[in-house]
Amino acid sequence: MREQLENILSRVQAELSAIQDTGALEQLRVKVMGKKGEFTAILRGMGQIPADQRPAMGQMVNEVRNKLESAIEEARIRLGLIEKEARLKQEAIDVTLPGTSRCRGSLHPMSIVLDDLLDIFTGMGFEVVEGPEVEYDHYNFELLNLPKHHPARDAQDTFYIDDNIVLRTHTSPVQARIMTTRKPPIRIVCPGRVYRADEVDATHSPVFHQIEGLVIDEDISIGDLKGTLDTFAHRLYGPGVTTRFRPSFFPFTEPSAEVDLTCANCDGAGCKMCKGTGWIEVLGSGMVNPKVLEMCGIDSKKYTGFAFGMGIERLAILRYNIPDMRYLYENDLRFLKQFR
Ligand code: 2U9
Repeated sequence: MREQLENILSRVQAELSAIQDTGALEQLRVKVMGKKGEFTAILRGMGQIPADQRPAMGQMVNEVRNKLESAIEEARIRLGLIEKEARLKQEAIDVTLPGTSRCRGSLHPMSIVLDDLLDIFTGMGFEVVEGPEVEYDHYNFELLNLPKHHPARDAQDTFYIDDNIVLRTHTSPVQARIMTTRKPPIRIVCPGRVYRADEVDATHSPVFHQIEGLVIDEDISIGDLKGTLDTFAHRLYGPGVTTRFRPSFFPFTEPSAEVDLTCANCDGAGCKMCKGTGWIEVLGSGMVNPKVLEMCGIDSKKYTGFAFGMGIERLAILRYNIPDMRYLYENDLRFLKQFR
């Protein structure tokens, strides 16, 4: 037994000096010291040793166990250090290598203009409301005083889903929905995508964007409309810009007016952009037709209101001097990168 123990110790010491990694070390430890290990087997044999030899043998077994354990532990520390060093070397980051540059996006010019518009109108106390793009004829036309077969419907060539459902031709149905569900005071702006069966050209698209506003309360006058749109013009283009109201017609407003702003390009002197007039047509507006108020369930003797609408593409084109509306939809990065 003494020989067996010496044998194991010298063999393990030899094997340890040749071992290269902690995995193999663990295998060796189990082979020797594990439940079915060689050293453990010798321990089990202790029972057969005559009683008088047992104390001496016990001492030797303990000594060998200690030597085995500390030799294995030493090897574990040595190999652990070597492996850690290798890992650190492998994981080292060369901070001098060039980084991967990220492609930074930017807001689309339409988003920039819309954000500005919403800032201006929420700053004046308007609430932003959105509604469905697939809309009932009832909200898109009927409630806005455009009954079936009314000639003014022809001005809005419409995509019909069926007899009663259309792709909305303006965001006015959102206002109509609010009027039928809320009591005045109402002060809302409704931005969104609208659809008209138009041919594509430099200034037309079958899909475009509008923002419309509606104010309804007691004693709302055309003075409030003018004050609101003047403030809007100043905030959008600066205090030097003024508004000009020209009489017009919309079935949903009475009286109605087209609103021009002084041409920001030439300060009103007349240039190519404003076709020499000094004015740029930007908005439509008017006092809400009492008939529309009544159809939406609002007492037209007690309440009055004004409304206005504008195309957002047109504002973007004017602000950035964009020669063709189609640039706004083509997603050409050479165009979009100019709005960083
Ligand atoms: C309700 C009552 C009245 C919204 C209005 C306009 C005038 C207008 C055009 C501008 C250019 C549409 O994008 S565009 O083609 N809009 O001229 N819109 S008043 O009037 C309303 C809306 C809702 C209930």
